Amino acid sequence: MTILRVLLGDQCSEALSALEGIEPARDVVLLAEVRAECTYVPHHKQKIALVLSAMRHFAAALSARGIRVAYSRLDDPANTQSLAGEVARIARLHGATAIIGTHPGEWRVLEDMRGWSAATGLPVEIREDSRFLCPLEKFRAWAGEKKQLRLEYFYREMRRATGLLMEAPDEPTGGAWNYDHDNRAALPKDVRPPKPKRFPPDAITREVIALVEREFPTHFGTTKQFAWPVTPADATLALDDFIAHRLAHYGDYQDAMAEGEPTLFHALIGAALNCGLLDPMAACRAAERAYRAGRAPLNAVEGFIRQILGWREYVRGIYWLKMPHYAGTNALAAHRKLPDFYWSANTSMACLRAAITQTRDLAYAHHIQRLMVTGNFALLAGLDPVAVNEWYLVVYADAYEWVELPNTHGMALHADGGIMASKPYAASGAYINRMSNHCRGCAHDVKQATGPKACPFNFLYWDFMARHAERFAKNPRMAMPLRTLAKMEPSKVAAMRAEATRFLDNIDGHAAAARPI
Ligand code: DLZ
Repeated sequence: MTILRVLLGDQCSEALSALEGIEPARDVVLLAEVRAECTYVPHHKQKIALVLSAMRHFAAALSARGIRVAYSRLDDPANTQSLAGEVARIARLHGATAIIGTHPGEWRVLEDMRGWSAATGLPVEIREDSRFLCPLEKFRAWAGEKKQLRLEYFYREMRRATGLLMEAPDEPTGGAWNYDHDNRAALPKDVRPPKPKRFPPDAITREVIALVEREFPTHFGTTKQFAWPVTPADATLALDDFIAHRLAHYGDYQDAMAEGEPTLFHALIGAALNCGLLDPMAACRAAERAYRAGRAPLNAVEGFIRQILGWREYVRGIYWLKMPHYAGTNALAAHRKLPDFYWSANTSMACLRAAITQTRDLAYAHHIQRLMVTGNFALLAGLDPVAVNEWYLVVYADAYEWVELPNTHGMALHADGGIMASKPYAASGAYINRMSNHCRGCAHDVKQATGPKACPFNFLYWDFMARHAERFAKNPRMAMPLRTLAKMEPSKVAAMRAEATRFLDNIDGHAAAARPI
């Protein structure tokens, strides 16, 4: 009797439920590099390299523990190049009598796994993914019949359940649950964020990068600056480096953006967390220890823990609660095609150029760049959610659908009609100017809303408000901008809306004179 234990590329974790009860003399672990997972969307080259390298390192670590590993390499001629194909082939090869896997991160893959039993004639057990801190059933029970699923209340439940940053059962450390209002400073001119620790490619990663360049030459992004941790040990070093050198200021400058500063005080651990190299609870506990030892202030530590314990678990809960219907909603009837500059970065708007250039080079941009620059533009311009969701899934090293879709579809685009956010995160150029120094060197003038030099975020913002005024008329959180709109001279509104139409009609040509990257 041989049990085939199937691990996916984002399941490179020693504590994975599919490995529980493994008997090395009896069982076989399958890790399969397959073309289908590299191309169902054309992932950024660094993302593929990260996942395949993590898989190869993890397979070696399992083998070193005496576990039998069946490893399908992408360039093996026998490889069927699909997960289902490799499961069937390897199950046959080893005479498996049963299959065990862990719940995947995407609806698409869960559907695939549900077909494995019929395809192989073997019983298939799909276990809960216990690496997450809130089991899906628990989230479902919390959501119950609630009309609005607000993060804040979920987060408080999670704080109570885990005891993180708690002094007593209903007493949050510092007396407040949330220090978000202390997390909104722009980066002062004289503050230089320390560079994050880099993990230059070792021999395995170099081999994988060469494979990716050979097999997926047309995929977005470059691999030149690949510096991701690809083992649990290096992922822990990345976390330690963040806690020692950046956590203390993470809270203050969490929402800041600055030209030439792609990472600021951010942790850059999302990619490692999401492919299983880092344990979320260990990351939270390490940050809490730093606070208790006086090495980081509460606004930083609470903000960091809220992202992992609160937000990350909450978006996963929403994804599995609402899929598959969720991905098909389009509440704001947005149908415009994704502009070319999302791939080329060839745009005259400095904030967008910075965010997309670093996305190409690093497979990374931080949450405010994603939400308030590329996301905000997509919202205001009415870009098609399917295309925008795919873009985010492709371009970020940390992106898997369970986390990417609610963040993009719900939070940034409001395409879910308000399940995730009680108002759309729409902002004009003034927000970007307040939170960054991009506007200073921009070809557009952030103070202007019409005319050849006007900042597109300004006229697109008011065009968006006017377009959706009726829909948001009863939303108290939209009352202020809608009142301002109502008080504006109708001729001014008409001029901004005409500017928006002109700009959107020529969106792929707007940057003809822009500096190419
Ligand atoms: C993202 C990814 C890539 C690029 N390649 C593989 C692969 O070759 N084999 C594999 O098992 N998983 C890969 N993955 C991760 C899967 O796409 C991921 O498990 C699903 O999207 C579910 O989260």
